[in-house]
Amino acid sequence: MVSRRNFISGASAVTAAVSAAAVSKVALAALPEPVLQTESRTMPPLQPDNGRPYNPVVTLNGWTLPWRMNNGVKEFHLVAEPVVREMTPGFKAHLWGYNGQSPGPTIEVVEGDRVRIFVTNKLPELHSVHWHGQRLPNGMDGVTGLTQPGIPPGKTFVYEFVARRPGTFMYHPHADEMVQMAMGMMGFWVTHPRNKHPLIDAVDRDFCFLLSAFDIEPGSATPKVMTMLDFNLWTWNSRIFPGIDPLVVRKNDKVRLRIGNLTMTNHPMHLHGHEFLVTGTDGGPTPKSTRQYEVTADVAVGQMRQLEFIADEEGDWAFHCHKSHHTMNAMGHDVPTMIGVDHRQVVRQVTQLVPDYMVMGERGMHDMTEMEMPLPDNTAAMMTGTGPFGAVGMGGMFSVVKVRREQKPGDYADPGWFKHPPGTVAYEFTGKLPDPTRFAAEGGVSMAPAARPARDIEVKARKPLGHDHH
Ligand SMILES: [Cu+2]
Repeated sequence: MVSRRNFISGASAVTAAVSAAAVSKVALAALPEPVLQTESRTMPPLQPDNGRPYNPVVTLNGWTLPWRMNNGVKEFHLVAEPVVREMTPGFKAHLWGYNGQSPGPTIEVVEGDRVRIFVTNKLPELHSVHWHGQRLPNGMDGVTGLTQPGIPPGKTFVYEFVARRPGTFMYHPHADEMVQMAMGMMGFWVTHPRNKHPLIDAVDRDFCFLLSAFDIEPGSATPKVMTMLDFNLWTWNSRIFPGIDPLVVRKNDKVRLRIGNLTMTNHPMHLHGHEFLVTGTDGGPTPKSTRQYEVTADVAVGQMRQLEFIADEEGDWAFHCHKSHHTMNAMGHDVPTMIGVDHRQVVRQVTQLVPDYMVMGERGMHDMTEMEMPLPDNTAAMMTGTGPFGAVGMGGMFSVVKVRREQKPGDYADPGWFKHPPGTVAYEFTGKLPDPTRFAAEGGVSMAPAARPARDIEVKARKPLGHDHH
């Protein structure tokens, strides 16, 4: 297993060998101090204290990178390096990221800003940063081998361009991408409009996060980097539920959600209780004529989507990827479907041989949320999180949009669980249950060819809980 210490000592050994004479004193003096952040909480929006004004975004379980103004140019310093990311309490992953975290900090600029980004490579291999979705000079596009040489370990490269288009963008490596993105290297980029824009509305809350996936075996901490499709941790900003903070809003706020997908599959993002419009992509704001109300928006690989809605229904509203295995955390892959199977006899026999033997899922899998199965150290529970009514039974790409009347403007503090008005919660029916009435045609005349007896064609559904490669 590769530890953080190994990574860092490896990287700095290379650094020492190549960097001593490589960066001139003048250049060093010109380099902005890198700002690091290792907190996994959602940081409050970074209000700009210089440059053109804008309404900052909130990066879910993340932060915005401060800049310095240098003769009218916004200067940022990104440091590509090994990081430790707490994915959820009790589970830390050894990833690669920027400035202390995976994903890296969000970069926020204003349309028309001239931007200079220093990228220092503290990884043990070549690196480069691609500014996904930006109009820029070709040589600033960050594709190793094509538009620039890779940044060697220990070296710092400078990217400079004007943020020409307002919108929702991201940055990620274009060097050994499969490995570097599998290790968590990515970050968000928002270019705010310079003036009032006909297609970009002002909003009260503006959240952003990236979808990323990892393959980390239960009990270990470092992602497998050769995985192509078989990922087992589905994250927002390298966090998994219940480690993902709620999105807290005030009732009647206009809310924007900006989402980018750097996993290797699509994610249908589903919001409960409200309808939203897709107001933008990484191609820019969408024309108004193309907008339609949705409750699920698919975010395909390498895409970004901007969703907007009025949060006018109070409550704790689930917001999640609609692929059901993406709201689960790592588990063994070869668990067969056991629904309807009575194990009692088998278990009695097996436990005489294997005392710790545990049967999973004969009444569905919800029991897994409460069972006290011994997990290896540093492993997230498969489905977890507890709400006011018990186990939520979710992991992975799941969080809660908390809409509250009392929430103050600009306050992102978690208000706790929603207090439902009396008589507004689903309740148990305690009257007499009538016998079911069969639909009259069942088993009778149908348009299908004469059916053989049902028992001959009955099949058992066996849903693969892991993944297959078809
Ligand atoms: Cu998904």
